[in-house]
Amino acid sequence: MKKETLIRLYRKMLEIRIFEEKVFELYGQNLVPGTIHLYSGEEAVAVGVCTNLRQSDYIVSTHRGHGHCIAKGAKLDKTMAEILGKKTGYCKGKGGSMHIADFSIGMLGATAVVGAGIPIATGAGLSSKLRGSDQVTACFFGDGASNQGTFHEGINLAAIWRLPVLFVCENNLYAMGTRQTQAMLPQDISERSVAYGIPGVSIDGNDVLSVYDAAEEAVKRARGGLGPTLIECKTYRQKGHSRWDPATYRPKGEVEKWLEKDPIIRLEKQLLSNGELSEAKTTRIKREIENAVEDAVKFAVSSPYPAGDEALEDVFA
Ligand SMILES: Cc1ncc(C[n+]2csc(CCOP(=O)(O)OP(=O)(O)O)c2C)c(N)n1
Ligand SMILES: [Mg+2]
Repeated sequence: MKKETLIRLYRKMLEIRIFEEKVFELYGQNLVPGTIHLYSGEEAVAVGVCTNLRQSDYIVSTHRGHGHCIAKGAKLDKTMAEILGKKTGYCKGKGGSMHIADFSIGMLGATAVVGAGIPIATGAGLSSKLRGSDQVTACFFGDGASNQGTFHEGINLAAIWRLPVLFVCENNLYAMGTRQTQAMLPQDISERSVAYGIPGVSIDGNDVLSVYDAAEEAVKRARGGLGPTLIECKTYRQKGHSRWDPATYRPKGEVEKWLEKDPIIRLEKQLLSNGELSEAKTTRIKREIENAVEDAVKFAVSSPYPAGDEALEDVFA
C-alpha cells in the first residue's frame, strides 16, 4: 500500500477519535442535546471502508454514526454544529447526532432505529442500478441489527438483484448490554451470507489494513455488477453503549484486552517501526487535528440554534 494511503488511514482514524473525545467532553458540559453513542475503538471499520469509496458513492449509517460521517468526508465544523443542535450544522441542527446526513458527500443518514439502514442501502443500490450509474453503497450496521428482519429482507433483495452494496457488520460483541452469544448461535455473522448466496467474510475489524483490503475487493465486485458482499468486522466499543452506560456487564479484563488491540495505536506502531511515520510527524498530525477540532468547537458553540418557527421546515423532502 502506498505510504500516502497509510498516512491517510492513520490521520482519519485519529481525527474521528480526537473529535469524539471532544464530543464526550462537551456532553459533560451539557452542550449536546439528547444522548451520544461513541465510536471509539471501531474507527478502523469506517475508515477502511470509506477510503475505498468515491465522493459520489453512498453510505448508510447507524446511531453510532460520527465516525462514518467523518470517514466519508464530512467537515468537522458542520458535524460538530449538528451534534450540538446548531443552525449551521449539516441538517440545520434538526438531526443531531443520531440523524445527521449530508447528501452532497453521499452520506444518506444516521438512524436511531436499529437495522433500519439496511433496506435503505438496498434502495440506494437499486437506484444506482436503475440509473445505470456505477455508484456503490456501503451499509454499516451492528451485530444486534443483524438479528432484525430488515437484515434478511434487505440483503436477500440486494442479492437476487445483484445490487452494488457492501453490507458491513460492525460486530462489537454487544447490542446494548446483550452479548452476541446470548442473541445468536453462530460466532461468525458472515456465515449468514450463505443464506443469500453472496460472499461473506469475517475479518479483524481493528486492523484497518484488513478492512481496507476486504472493502477494496467488495467494491470491485459491486462496481463490476457482481452484487453485494457481507463483511463482518470484529471490533469492540471502548466505551459504554451510550453516554449513560457505565457498561458494568462486561467481564473483568475484557476492555483492557481490547485496548491492547486499539486500531489507531496498532497502525501507529506499525508505521513507526517501518519508518513510514516519525515521532515528530505523529506529534504534528495530532496537533493539526486537535487544532481543527478546537476550531470546529468554536464554530459550533458560537453558532445560533435554529429558530422555533423553522421547526417544520425541511422536515419532508
Ligand atoms: C428497532 C429498534 N429496537 C431497539 C432499539 C434500542 N436500541 C438502540 S441501540 C441498540 C443496540 C444495537 O446494537 P448493535 O446493532 O449491535 O449496534 P451497536 O450499538 O453495538 O453499535 C438497541 C437495542 C432501537 N433503537 N431500535
Ligand atoms: Mg453491537
